[in-house]
Amino acid sequence: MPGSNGGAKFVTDFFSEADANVVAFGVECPPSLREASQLVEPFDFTDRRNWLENARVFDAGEVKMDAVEKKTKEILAEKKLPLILAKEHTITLHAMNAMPAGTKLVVFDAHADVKDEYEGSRFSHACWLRRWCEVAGDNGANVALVGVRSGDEEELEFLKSTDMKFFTADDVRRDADAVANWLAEFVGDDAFYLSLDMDVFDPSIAPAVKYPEPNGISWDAFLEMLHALEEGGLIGMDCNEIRPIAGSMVTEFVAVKSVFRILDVFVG
Ligand SMILES: [Mn+2]
Repeated sequence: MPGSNGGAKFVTDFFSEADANVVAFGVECPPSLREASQLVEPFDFTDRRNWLENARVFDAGEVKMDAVEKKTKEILAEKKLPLILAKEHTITLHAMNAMPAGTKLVVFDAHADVKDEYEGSRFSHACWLRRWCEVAGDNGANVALVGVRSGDEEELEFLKSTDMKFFTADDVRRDADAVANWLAEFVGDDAFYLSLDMDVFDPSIAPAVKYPEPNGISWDAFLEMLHALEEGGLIGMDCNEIRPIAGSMVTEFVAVKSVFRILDVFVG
């Protein structure tokens, strides 16, 4: 059984690090996500194409949170795509620290993640995007947040005080084309980083997350958003916040299929 020893790699072990054009690494990545990556068919029946046709993935294993920036920089220096599989969304702050200045950031997330402090930390999963706005020093102008539907009044006021563009899941549901057009314009053909918090999806298709929020985006809407970004140059990505549910790999399969599709659109 794939992964029954807990040692499954993400996708394959066909490629060496030197041969790969995508280098995956985990930061407390649930073993079930790597297991699912061995079970999902990369051939898509709708597109009639192998979504991994151009991606040569190497899984470098697990990395500690405080080594994410260094590891990401090393992968970028090799002109490869870093693919980070993480438990906590905080890793995006570390990954963005490794990106060239001015890199655009597209975040799919149910949560605003712009609290000034959460559970006694200013660097928690609920604060990372606010910290990034401070670090980037651009008042959020290079950030787009898609699918948000949870946060407090103070977070909403903060978002409104920035130049960050945010779209609720309801905005996507009402007029996905308008959101897609805006995203296409925002990214253009620039370099960008994509962060996928699995709770952006409706919990009916991705229940295994720490903070499930009702009325999330659909699979079709997600595909439309990716399509809108296709002229952009993806230079880094992550997939995060899965909390496995015993006996169900639904969320892991959706996560893997999302990653495959992203690699299909942006690699090669
Ligand atoms: Mn979230």
